[in-house]
Amino acid sequence: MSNLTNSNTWNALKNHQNQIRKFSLRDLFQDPNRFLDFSIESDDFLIDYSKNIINKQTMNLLFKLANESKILDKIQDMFSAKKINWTEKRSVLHTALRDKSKTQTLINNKDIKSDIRESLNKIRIFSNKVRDGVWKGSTGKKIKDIVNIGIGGSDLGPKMVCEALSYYNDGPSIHFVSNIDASDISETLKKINPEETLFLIASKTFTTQETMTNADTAKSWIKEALGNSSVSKHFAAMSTNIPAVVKFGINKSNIFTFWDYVGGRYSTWSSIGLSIAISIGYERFNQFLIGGYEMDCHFRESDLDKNLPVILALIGIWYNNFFKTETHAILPYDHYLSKFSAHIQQLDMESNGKNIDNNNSVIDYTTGPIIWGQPGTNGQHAFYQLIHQGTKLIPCDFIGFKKSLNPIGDHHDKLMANFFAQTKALAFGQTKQEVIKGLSSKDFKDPDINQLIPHKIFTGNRPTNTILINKLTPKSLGKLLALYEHKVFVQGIIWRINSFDQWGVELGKNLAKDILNSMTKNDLSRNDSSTSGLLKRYKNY
Ligand code: G6Q
Repeated sequence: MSNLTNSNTWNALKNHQNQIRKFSLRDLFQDPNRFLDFSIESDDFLIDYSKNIINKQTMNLLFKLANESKILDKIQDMFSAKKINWTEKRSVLHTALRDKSKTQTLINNKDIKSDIRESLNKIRIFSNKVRDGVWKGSTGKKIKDIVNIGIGGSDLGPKMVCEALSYYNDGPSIHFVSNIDASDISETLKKINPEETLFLIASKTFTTQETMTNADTAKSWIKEALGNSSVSKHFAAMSTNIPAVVKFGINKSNIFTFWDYVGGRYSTWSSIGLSIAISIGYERFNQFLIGGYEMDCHFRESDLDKNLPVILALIGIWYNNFFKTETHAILPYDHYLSKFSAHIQQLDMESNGKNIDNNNSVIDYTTGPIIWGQPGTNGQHAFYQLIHQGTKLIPCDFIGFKKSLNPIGDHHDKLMANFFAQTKALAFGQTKQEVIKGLSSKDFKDPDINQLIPHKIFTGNRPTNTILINKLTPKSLGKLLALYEHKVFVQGIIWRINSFDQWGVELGKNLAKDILNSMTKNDLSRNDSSTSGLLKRYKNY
């Protein structure tokens, strides 16, 4: 048994779960103060976690677990540049990118904040030039379309933010190409004019197969349309690998750098976010950074029982480890956040999908959940059936805004009525008596009622967090994203894993190279029978 599962607190939580699971949320809500006891308002954010299967004892035990994991020390370790990504020997400092304080952040006795300021300044100047039409394509035309070519962390984050803030877009149109499937780039190239297009090649390593293949295709397309010398006016890159970018043919002055201490899935805050700055303008991009910084301050300064990321993390652990739930749904009630769940899916699953702990031992408890989700109202007409009446317990985060960016008629009240109704239905369900009452009032007769009753009962007791934010702005989005980043970090601390590496993506990448090689050499039989059988049929078609 590991130290964690052997600890008194872990066992106390197990015993406590055995008791509290006998209570329903209807029982727990007999306490009129429950909402006030289990909700936190912090500036423009309200998190209501009262519709969870918890009481004060649950939270006290979870805070004890957090304290025993030395959460506060570990938070300090991250912000003070300790190499907490120890398997890659790296500090984890995406927070420095959005740090608006005057405090230095030292790596090897050098303050990295001056490099960060310089990089932000470069982003500001360049994004202004593109937006103002000062930056022109090789034939003298203004840039109308930006194509970000990247994948994983170099795609999902900026794509999510550009879409989430598309209401504020007053610059060129932004497109994202990520898939190595040529259909992705082909469909994008159909929509744009080479003379008015700027490609941003986003790749930390500048070696990623998908990105380099798409970048080569884009370069050929530009050269074919505008001539070989046009590349410098139609390409810029965001990368840590300057020599590789130069070798690709991009001018040094068009390279936006960042650093090893910024992980791919945390890189939206770095120059990888250049597409965001071009889309909404540097000032708003900076507001997004300020939002992230405000959440960092809240995370570092708040007591555990008032700390939004810590509370979300502990509640996640409560279900994951003690109710043995497998998944966690993220359900934004805002059309602009339609890519939010996909980004959090990478953030969480790549960070905490680990089965080896920091002592190099196999873990005997479950770690990161499967994260999934879609915008809520659409989901209601698709997968909510399973959340309400399926056999699996699925904790959900409901994210909504008090004010709509498009206040037309009663759309927003209707949207939010659904938002509030769903968490109420999930928590309290519908009893047999309520079903009978409802059916009788609709003139259903006896045999029909008896058959229908079990189908119309909702057991309730299905847990949700509600995150209610004043308004979707660059700043509130920055806060929301940083909230989830820190939630994932806290969970990783408690699970004693390194949330910042991603060795699990390597094997498939290496095998793909081998297989491509064997396809090129037509030497297909050196694989297992399934793989070579499939390859032969693929090649023979
Ligand atoms: C994220 C991962 C991964 C990475 C992509 C793209 O944390 O490391 O998703 O972002 O593999 O890598 P490059 O930016 O190096 O092309």
